[in-house]
Amino acid sequence: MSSKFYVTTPIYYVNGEPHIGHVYTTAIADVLARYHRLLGEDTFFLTGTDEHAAKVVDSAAENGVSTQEWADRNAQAFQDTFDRLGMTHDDFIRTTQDRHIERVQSYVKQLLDSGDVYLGEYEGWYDAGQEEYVPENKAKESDYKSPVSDQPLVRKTEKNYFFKLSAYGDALLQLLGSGDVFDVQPTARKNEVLARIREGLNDIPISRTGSSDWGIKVPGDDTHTIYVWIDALFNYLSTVDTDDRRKYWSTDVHLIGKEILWFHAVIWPAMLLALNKLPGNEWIRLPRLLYTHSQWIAEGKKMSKILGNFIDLAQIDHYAETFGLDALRYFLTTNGPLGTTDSDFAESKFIEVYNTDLANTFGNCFSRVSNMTARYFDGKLPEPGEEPESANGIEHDRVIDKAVRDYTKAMKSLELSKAADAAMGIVRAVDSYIEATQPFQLAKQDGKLPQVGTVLYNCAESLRVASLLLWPFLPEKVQEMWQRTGCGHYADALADRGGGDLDNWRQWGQSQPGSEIQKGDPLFPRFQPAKA
Ligand code: ME8
Repeated sequence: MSSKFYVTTPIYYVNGEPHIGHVYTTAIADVLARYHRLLGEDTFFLTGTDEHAAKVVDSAAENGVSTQEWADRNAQAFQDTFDRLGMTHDDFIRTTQDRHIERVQSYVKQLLDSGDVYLGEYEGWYDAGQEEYVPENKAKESDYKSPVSDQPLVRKTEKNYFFKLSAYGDALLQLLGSGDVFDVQPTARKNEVLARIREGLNDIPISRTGSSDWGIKVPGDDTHTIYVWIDALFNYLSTVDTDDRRKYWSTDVHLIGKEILWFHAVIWPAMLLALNKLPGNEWIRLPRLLYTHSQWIAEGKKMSKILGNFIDLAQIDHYAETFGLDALRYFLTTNGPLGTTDSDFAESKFIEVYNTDLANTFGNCFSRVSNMTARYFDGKLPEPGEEPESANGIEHDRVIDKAVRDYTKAMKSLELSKAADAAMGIVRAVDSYIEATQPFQLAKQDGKLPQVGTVLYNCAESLRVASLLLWPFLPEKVQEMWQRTGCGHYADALADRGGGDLDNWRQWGQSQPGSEIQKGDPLFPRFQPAKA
């Protein structure tokens, strides 16, 4: 096993059930985790829930149950949803678990001892919905209303423990400026962060006092609760801070939505720098990459319960049941807001992507090849030999080499849409090859059956490589295809940590002539919308 890969999602608030945004980030992380497993890397994929927010207390009260019960119920809903959707996270952290609480207290204790956390007083504009203070200039800009919920900001004074964020501005500017050790992408987001750091960093309060007991206590001072955001950020570290998991640190990719950039790009690395300089913490290095995506909107508008365009759990299940899990994953991860623009979740677009890429391209091509193999070779993969002249000197392995190169490059830069398209490019090349060589016509000509065999072998071999590249996006259907083509060993190997071997598997010529190719139901039946 060559190297390791550690990928995380944000941990999600448990004031309600999961929705499409939560499923989206987790699905992208799952594609990345599967890709790195395919490469044979020792991969660790973490997701979980952020439970100590005041809005969890409030929504529990509104629903007439205890906070713990409400948190348990919704955390379970997240776990069930991710399991149902085939997410392959290696752990699910809940911030109410002892393993997390104990470590957060130990990190804060270390920072108290080193002086990076100290007791002081704070006054500012507080956004209760977001659980964060809004700086004076931003508060003024938004007319003292929450930029997120539009609710009025509240003036608040508190005695707090503070984190000495101001001490880390120069280091962060330097680190982010070079991007060699710690990077934020896309670049536009990095530039936003850099500009804001240049305006100057103030120390930030990291504790709360007040009525609610819900939260992690500041070590040595029971009257203060650690601010939920500080508690939450530490999840990425606390989960792997065990003897057998420290090897995964630091994070290779933190995936987040754009609205939580500041916490992750500034406060989080600054806290890690503060911990790292203490004896014994040399291993607590900075994350490698923080990747920020934009938002899903729905049917052209910001998702809202009032507008009725909210893609909630029921909608997610509806899409998964109607089109299949893979179709939902594929649409989300290849048409989602990975860059700096928002994406529209519209049913018509979903159907178009499903029919074009999955039914008409990948699914149909596999059906054509398996049907012809059944018809002309009794369902046994034929021996390759001489190409028909109409193949026009095509070099299949070159087509594959280029596709794998494009795919790898796109995966490295998290351009999932480009990566999937590179894989689909192989499938499109197979379709063109069939169009050019017309195996069904050749089969009618005397003595041309061996050439038909060559064509079908090459098609099957190309589809085998395409399926490997598509596996992170379409794991269920690709595994079904592997079962039908004698490639089940890939699924077995991938179930083992570090068992993937894409570099080897993608090499040309590994399909065994004579092996069985079962034709069967289409992988992705074409979807015909019901007539109104
Ligand atoms: O912010 N489109 O939790 P959260 C795309 N607990 N992604 C979306 C989205 C949308 N419309 N809406 C939400 C929190 N997301 C904190 C995080 S991390 C230490 C603490 C996704 O439940 C996106 O990944 O509000 C976003 O970052 C996350 O859900 C916020 O989930």
